[in-house]
Amino acid sequence: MIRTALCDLLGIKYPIIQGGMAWVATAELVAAVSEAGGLGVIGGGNAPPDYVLDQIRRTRSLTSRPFGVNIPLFSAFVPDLVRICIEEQVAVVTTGAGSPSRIVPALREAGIKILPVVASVALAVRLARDGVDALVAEGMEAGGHVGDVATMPLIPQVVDAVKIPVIAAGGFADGRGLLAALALGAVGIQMGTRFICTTECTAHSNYKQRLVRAHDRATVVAGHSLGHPVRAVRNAMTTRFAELEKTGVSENEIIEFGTGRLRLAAVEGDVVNGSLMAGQVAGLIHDIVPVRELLERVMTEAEAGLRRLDALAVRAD
Ligand code: TUI
Repeated sequence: MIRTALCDLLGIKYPIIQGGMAWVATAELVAAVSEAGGLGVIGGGNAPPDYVLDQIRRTRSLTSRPFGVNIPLFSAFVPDLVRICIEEQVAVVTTGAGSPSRIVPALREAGIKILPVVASVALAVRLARDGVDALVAEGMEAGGHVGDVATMPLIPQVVDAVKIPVIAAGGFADGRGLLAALALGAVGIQMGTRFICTTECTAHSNYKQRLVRAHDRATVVAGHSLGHPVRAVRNAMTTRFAELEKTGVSENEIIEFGTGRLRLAAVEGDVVNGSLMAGQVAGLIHDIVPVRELLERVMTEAEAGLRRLDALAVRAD
């Protein structure tokens, strides 16, 4: 059985955390992941504080295991979300789309474990100095808002630059990926897209089906010129997004456009006008399975892969 420092840090069975996807990572998915031995993470997105509070309480009603809340730093409600996480004594906070430096002291004081998602070595080093508990290093293969370094080179560079545990993200969907992440020095993986295609995920079935049908080149990144590149499955919406980029609209309008469109895809099931945020692993996903089955499959695959790799070693004599 594979166990790592991440299991001890978070009190979980498997070294797998779930990406805090806005509109997708709701209480049902989060509780299922935590119940099955991973760490479920509520997607805070740009939602009002009451929505997040409701998600926390609903998750609590479904599991007594630890879970997290993702606070995207572009949210208009960051201070409220921090206060709610502290009041509700959430076990873990993950962050994304910026530096969480300003919210680290309050969360630390409350004893909440902080796992920022970073896309560069520079931010990883700064946050390690701030005293965060671990880092999620996310390569540009990921879905949603992405940086510009790929996972394969990013993970070992972050691992070399900091002394705290590093969790690999961006491009993980199976046991082979988990094993590769551990080989690069990570203590575990974060999966986002793969968790969309589970029975417990409340995202619209049109979204799930589109991911199951996706191939290796199905996703594109738009929004580079605005500083907010977003990876999503190519559709009429991504084409419009790329056009909008050229018209010089404000950053806020783009964020509004982006987040509103994600809701359209995830909640309404509009796969034409909605933003089907997804990572390049979409092409690796072929089925919609219960979370427990997925986690057990990933672990079994990783353990079998480990034995296969071990058998490659030859004695010197
Ligand atoms: O945050 C994510 N993924 C997201 S957020 C999102 S919603 C959205 N919609 C429209 C426009 C923008 C966002 C959908 N998906 N992942 C974690 C992540 N964080 N990826 C990259 C980063 C990141 C980028 C720059 C983290 C820090 C950062 O810092 C810049 C700095 O201050 O150094």
